[in-house]
Amino acid sequence: MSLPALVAEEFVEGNFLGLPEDGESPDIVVLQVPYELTTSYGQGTALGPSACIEASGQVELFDPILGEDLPAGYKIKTIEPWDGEGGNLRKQLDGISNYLAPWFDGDKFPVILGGEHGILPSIIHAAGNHPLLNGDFSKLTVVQIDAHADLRQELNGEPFSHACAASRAMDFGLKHLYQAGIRAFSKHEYDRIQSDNDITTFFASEIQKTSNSSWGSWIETLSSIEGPVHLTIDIDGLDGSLVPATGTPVPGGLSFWQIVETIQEIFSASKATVISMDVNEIVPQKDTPLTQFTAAMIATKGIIHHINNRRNGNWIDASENDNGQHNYVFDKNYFQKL
Ligand SMILES: [Mn+2]
Repeated sequence: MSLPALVAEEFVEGNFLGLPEDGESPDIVVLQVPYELTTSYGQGTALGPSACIEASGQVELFDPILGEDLPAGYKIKTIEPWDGEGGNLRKQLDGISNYLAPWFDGDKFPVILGGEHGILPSIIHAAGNHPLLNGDFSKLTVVQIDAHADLRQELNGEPFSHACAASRAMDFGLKHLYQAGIRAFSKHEYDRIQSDNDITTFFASEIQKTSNSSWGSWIETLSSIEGPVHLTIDIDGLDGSLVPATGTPVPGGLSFWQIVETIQEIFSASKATVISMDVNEIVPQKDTPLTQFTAAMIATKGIIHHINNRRNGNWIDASENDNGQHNYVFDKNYFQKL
């Protein structure tokens, strides 16, 4: 273990938070998926992850929750970005899964920076590799922050559009999907939310209203979640004023502190284990780094709470606990065969 006071002084360009790393058995891995194929009318999500990493250099390393500077005795490693290879969309989705899957080994915490939200099915497929799932997706809960429900069956004929990210995630047979901040959706999506017992949605209109807000109910719901959880944060779930450069900014979204509180609640849910998180739809803002800096701060909050959980024993090192039960055979060509 290196001395925190020593490492904090050395800034390494290209690493998340500028932290140096020794490369050996990291606790947290920051992965970059510069993927952009189906974004509606924004451009630049492919440049989002690197912009977020650059902006993270301005994030404070100190947070009172840990009481000392990051990495607070833990190892955070920034991984080379996904190479973007693949002749078509489905090969790319497989490529992303293959890039991510080795890090879902049970003792590392993957923090994935995107890239458009269309990467979510690839993340879920990769999460199947986690020993707590061992290929059983019915154990996995997904918590989604988003402006859009992402529950379309297809957009412009493409079922893997970013507008279908949650639908394609549900196709894996998830335990449950919890959504918050939703304020842009079609009638089809609204009807599905009303009728599908596996989906619970907290609309922004209900969360954000000034009287009888459902915010407390959202927080209560998070604290009751059990089992492995993937947290997916589409930054357009935040109010558009905080993330104006994202592909499809929408007014009326969550405040920064509501995202922080959401992260805090899901990580401290006593029966849940957050196995991974992603922050997606990051687009570099040119005049001010606000959008990418907001994304970097959110990813950092997740890392802080993950470290806090390791310290408090609220983290299962599944790589040691599975006793050889990890027999799931990860399919490297999954999406190509669909
Ligand atoms: Mn989304």
